[in-house]
Amino acid sequence: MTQSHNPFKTSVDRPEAQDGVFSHPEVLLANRNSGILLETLELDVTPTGAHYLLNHFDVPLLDADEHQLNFCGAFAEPYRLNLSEIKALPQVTMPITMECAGNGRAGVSPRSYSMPWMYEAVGTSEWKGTALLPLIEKARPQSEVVEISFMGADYGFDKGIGHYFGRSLTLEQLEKLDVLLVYAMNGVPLLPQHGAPLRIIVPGWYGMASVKWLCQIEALTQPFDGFQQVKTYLFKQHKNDPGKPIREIRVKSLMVPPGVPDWTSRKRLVNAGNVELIGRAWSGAGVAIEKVEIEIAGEWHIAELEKNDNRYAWTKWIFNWQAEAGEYILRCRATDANGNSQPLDPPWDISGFANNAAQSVHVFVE
Ligand SMILES: Nc1nc2c(c(=O)[nH]1)N[C@H]1C(S)=C(S)[C@@H](COP(=O)(O)O)O[C@H]1N2
Ligand SMILES: [Mo]
Repeated sequence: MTQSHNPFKTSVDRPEAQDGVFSHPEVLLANRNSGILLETLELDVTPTGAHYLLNHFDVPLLDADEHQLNFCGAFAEPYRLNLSEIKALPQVTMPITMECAGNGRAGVSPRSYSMPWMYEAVGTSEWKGTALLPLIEKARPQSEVVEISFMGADYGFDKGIGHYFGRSLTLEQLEKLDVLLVYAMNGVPLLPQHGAPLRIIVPGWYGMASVKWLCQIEALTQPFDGFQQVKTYLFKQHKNDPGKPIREIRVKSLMVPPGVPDWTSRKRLVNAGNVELIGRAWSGAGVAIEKVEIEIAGEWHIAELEKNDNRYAWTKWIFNWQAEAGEYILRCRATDANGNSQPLDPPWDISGFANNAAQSVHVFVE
């Protein structure tokens, strides 16, 4: 940990120029979507404008006054609801942590074009709406129904296939999951980019299940074969692998990078002495966080966990570090109540999905 020079006062890490241009599709995606600012991990609820964003196609600009939710297909009593009818239903407000299944894919190689997330595709909001299951029961699914599909209003193409963004859940899944039909986020109506005027939130599952701009809920007598259900969001080890569907969020933790950053490398400069390291840890399916460990100079230390009464929201952790001068790679690693721990190396599949490897933060203490 001895220091010879202070890398923050030199430019050795940053060559004057790099050959080659940024990849066009990746730059387009990265500029349309956005990640959380890691410093906001200090807050229980992510500021609305800092919540991550993942939109496949264009944002449909829907008129809330005209909007209708259509319960159709193999229901004995199909019906429609408008927004004021939905707002008159029993209200539920819940902090829920949502994470994109692609979060952490940036290091996967070889890669296909997709959103190059490092750590940022996660956030917690106070979602307000009503429980979805009673509304499906009210429409009375017929006995042959196996799945319910949820269709958004956004249409586009992927791999040559035109489709509306849609996902499905089985009746059994719907009975277990506390799915919410949501119209407000952090006390204000949903913003256009987050699904206005109506979306679902599937707590404890990766974000792709939480369909935005929801228009239609259909009862199906055959499994849903929409693109976003069967052509993607599958863990595949090789191209011809049929794959396993991605569902519950894997245990994960992140820290607020301490000190101040270097603009491009995001390495940190910290003053020696007591440094309060803080962060968040979460797992899927409402499973609690049991332990968070912080690695400093090759040794793991147990962090303190803040009490958390919200089963679908992340847990705060704190560790006081007596930092001595030197260069460090800090890491944090969470373990959940089922005994699942974060791996130290990425559990890569070919798309870099659900990478929950421990975060590394490069810190220089002076
Ligand atoms: N209709 C629709 N719903 C969608 C998506 C989309 O592109 N279209 N993206 C999904 C994905 S992959 C994620 S991670 C979350 C992101 O929600 P947010 O942008 O509100 O954070 O929305 C999901 N719901
Ligand atoms: Mo996502």
